[in-house]
Amino acid sequence: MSPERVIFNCIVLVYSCFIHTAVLLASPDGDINTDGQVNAVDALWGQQVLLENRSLSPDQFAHGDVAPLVSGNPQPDGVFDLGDVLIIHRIVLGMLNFSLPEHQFNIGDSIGEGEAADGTIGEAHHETVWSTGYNAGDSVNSFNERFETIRPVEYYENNASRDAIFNHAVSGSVMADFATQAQNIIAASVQTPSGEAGVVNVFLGSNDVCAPNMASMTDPAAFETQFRAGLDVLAADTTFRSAQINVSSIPAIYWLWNAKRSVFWCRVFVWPFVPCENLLDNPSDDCESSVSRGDPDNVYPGDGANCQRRKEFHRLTRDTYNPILRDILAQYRESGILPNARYTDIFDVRFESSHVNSGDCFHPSTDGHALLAEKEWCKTHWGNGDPACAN
Ligand SMILES: [Ca+2]
Ligand SMILES: [Ca+2]
Ligand SMILES: [Ca+2]
Repeated sequence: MSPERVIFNCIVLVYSCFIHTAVLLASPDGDINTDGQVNAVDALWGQQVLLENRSLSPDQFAHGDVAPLVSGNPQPDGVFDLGDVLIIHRIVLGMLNFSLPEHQFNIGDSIGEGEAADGTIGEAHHETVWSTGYNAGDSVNSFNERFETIRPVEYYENNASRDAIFNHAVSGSVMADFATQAQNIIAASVQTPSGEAGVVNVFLGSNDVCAPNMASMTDPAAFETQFRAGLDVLAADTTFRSAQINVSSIPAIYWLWNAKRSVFWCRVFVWPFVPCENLLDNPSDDCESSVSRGDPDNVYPGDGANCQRRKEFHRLTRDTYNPILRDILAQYRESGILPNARYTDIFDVRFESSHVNSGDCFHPSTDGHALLAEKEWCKTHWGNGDPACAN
């Protein structure tokens, strides 16, 4: 066989595997007959399954097994029963939406801008961002690229020329900026082919917990009011009130410090200028032990003042700020104001050294965005049928 023929066969083989994988990516969306829509036919099929007048193929089953819902997300349980049919009815009525989107917007801060992802201090890298990123040549399999892979025809992907429509993150943003970014997204949506809402990613709060000192973190009551204000902007819009809103938790920023704490350049030359003093100040490690340092959820008897302060920073994010995001969002979802608003908890994501860029020693590197994209994806209803998320 000629070398060209070998290469051709390899390409065919990879391509067929790719198609096969795409088929396996069926996410639980209620589209039992897999025609791309969830309508009365799917509801009817569901009834027929219950009456044992119809059996489903594995792919059809994967689309139909939408119940139970946990925190607003389908948690397929391998059983198709009345619960699944009831959820499908609510999808048909337009009350719920688990479909793959037509497009995707980004609300955020410097992480949403991909700041310093390549190690250049202060430089934005929208092409790298975990959600709306579009650099096909990097290690980040962004949400944008995943949606495009699964639905190359229907999905209006982000790219260099469309990025101003879709990515509205602004470096330095705090929760108080949520409402403005939400307004900007609604205004930009008219530039999309469908004019629909699609997905709205919200990844804010890191700059509310990062502060000169513990006392000047955003007041939790104000944080809640500002979060509600942003949600209210979306809810007031007839199109965006049904958007699939993916609100990320604040990440465990502690691990960014931990990953670079012993790098001289970071400690001495960079961190004094990073506005997160309540985490980074006095970078010497005075935890009782390496075990203690690796366990920010617990204070050890021998932990020094800096170690205790960092663990308090971690605790407040975990126990005060993230529960506000989770619980307020649940109120909006369960009362039907924003029925497709869902919370993605990424606080368990642990950043290691390769996930933090070596320029400002603080923002996620390209590999850090790859990690965020994977962890976020696997926790959403789009990703939970993805075999790559099984491990
Ligand atoms: Ca259908
Ligand atoms: Ca089920
Ligand atoms: Ca990429």
